[in-house]
Amino acid sequence: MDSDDRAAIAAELADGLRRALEVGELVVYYQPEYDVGTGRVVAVEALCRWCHPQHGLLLPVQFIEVAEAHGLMARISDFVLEESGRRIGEWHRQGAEIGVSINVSPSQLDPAFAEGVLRHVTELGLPQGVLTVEITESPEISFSEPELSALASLIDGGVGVSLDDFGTGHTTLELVERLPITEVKIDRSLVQDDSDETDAVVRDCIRVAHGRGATVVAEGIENQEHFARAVAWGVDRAQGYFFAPPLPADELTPLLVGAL
Ligand code: G
Ligand code: MN
Repeated sequence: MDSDDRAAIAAELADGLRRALEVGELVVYYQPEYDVGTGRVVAVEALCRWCHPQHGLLLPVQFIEVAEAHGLMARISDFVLEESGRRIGEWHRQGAEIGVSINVSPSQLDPAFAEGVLRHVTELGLPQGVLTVEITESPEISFSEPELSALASLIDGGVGVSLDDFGTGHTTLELVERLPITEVKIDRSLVQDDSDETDAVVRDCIRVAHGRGATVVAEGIENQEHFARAVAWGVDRAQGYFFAPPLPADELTPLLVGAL
């Protein structure tokens, strides 16, 4: 395939995505996060899926790059925030007072974005502390003034900031030390690695995160061994296929409401 072919496929995908946003082909799945101490679901991560009429259920890795390149990220984020915000309101009314996390790309981070998120939170009537924004650890994260002030104003406005996929980049511990954050998510590649080096990296990370008062979540827990490692590290929350995959809202409701 040459670069013209690739560009044509990307353009077609972008058109499809615009249509998907209009006709409601984008859906939100929810993956629970469990409190390690109580075993209860304390939050869900909202994960976007595209129910494509020909290709079936597409994951974000299959369309986010195209969405970024064609300026569609803001609309996708707004959709996920509104949809998951409404859903979390319903779960709260049913007695499940859980939090919700949405994923945000570092390229979206600026004060206008933070203002938009805070406005949505107010419009949706979400109580303080319910929404968390997950920012993927990436070389794109700088310590520029607009980024730092966007994160700080989210936190000031009662929105949590989570450093997602900790351990996949280079500047990792510095990010945990310096970014305004309320949570760190240990990447699945570390959770699933039993080496001494990884053990040391994660223990440092957790010491610094807890020292700053941040919650630590281990993601990608697929079996008992991963879970035992996370518990030995002293993480606060656990998430992964061992407990539950990302699920459509209707399938998640019994897990939330039943667990109370
Ligand atoms: O980057 P982030 O950590 O937000 O990625 C979330 C993605 O990881 C979701 O699309 C979800 O399907 C996937 N995922 C969730 N739990 C697990 C798991 O236990 N193992 C693996 N390999 N992937 C997972
Ligand atoms: Mn995430």
